[in-house]
Amino acid sequence: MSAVPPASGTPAAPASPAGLATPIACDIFCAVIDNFGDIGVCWRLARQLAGEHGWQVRVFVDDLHAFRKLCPSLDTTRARQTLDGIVIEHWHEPAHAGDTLEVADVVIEAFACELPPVYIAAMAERPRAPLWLNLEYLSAEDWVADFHLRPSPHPRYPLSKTFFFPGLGPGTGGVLKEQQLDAARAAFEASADARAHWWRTSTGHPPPPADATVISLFAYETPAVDSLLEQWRDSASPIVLLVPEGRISGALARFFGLPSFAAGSHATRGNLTAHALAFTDQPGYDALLWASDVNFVRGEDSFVRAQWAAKPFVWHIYPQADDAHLPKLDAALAHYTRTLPAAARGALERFWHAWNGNGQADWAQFQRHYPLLKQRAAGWAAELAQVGDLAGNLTSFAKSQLK
Ligand code: TRH
Repeated sequence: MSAVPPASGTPAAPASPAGLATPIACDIFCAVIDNFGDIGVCWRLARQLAGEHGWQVRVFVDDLHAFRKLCPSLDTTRARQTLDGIVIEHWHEPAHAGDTLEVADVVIEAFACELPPVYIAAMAERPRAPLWLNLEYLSAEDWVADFHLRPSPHPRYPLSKTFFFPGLGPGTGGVLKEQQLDAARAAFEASADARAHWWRTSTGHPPPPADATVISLFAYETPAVDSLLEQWRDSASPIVLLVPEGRISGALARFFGLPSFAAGSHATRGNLTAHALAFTDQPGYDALLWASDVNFVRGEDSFVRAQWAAKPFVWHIYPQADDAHLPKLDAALAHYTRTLPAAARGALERFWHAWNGNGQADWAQFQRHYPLLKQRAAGWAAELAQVGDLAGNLTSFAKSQLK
């Protein structure tokens, strides 16, 4: 019997455990530590599991205010609501597990947050134990492939938790990539009208002249920004800077001598023009990356999106105690620069290190190697796609376990 693929636009046929007619139910638990990456990753995963794989998804999240920044239609006053077919529960950890205790087929504990004890007890009592996954933070380090999909038995219950490691190399869980992402990017890049519309609605201005370099800047506070702003001001060709309102905005305000650099602000000094943008939903953030020539990104999810945008980018890694983040930065650089000639590779490494607190960011060097960096960005996106999309890798693993 041959399988007939669904017609384009038809929702995916619901996946079901053990071949039953009901879709796979999945609960994702997300405790927001700080910033937007925890919920950013969970929400993106939830939307893919529901929209592309037909799973029935609930997201338990403890901070609806952080969530609302990247999902403006969320109502922060509601204990339970449904968006894009996904049930969202305002999670009051550690005891709360929704008004009625229902254990899903697949339980995803994001970034080692602790599941409510009552929920774990119910998991153990379920006639068929759920698949329990601990979705880890992304790291490009080699050890990740060895630990991906390793089980860890529970000390008290007859349950086992499996570690699911995102990564940039073979043998890892990969990173999230929606099925329609490349097509959406290609359509944006091919349409002058779409880009002009984006510029008008996001900045209030028409697209910049062709000789301008457009840079998006999403970053934590860093002393490296002051000298970089001066270099951009003194650049031989125009620089247009797009800055989502956030932690770096204070540095922009200081540089331009303004009281703040809130969304809707514009300023010019020398050859540098900057626009402060409102924080958008996640698809809107992708468009910002596509509209730019160079993307400064941070944390985890925007770092991944910059790779799919296939433009040269600079990563501000989430800083950890004892500089534990630095080997992770170098591991990502090793993947990303692998095929670059030594001079371009050195320039990129020095720039990333400087942006992360070690050395002086040299824009002229970065710009000199731009054509090679751009070529490599496209090559790397193709290489990374070989690892497979994380949601697809996760659903394949789940299906193999729920048989
Ligand atoms: O906000 P972050 O710094 O999150 C970080 C990291 O995830 C880090 O690994 C984690 O340990 C820490 O939080 C607690 O950066 P990140 O991961 O890029 O998340 C930002 C999210 O916000 C991402 O999903 C993109 C989204 N976004 C929008 O939706 N709209 C916007 O306008 C912008 C600027 C971002």
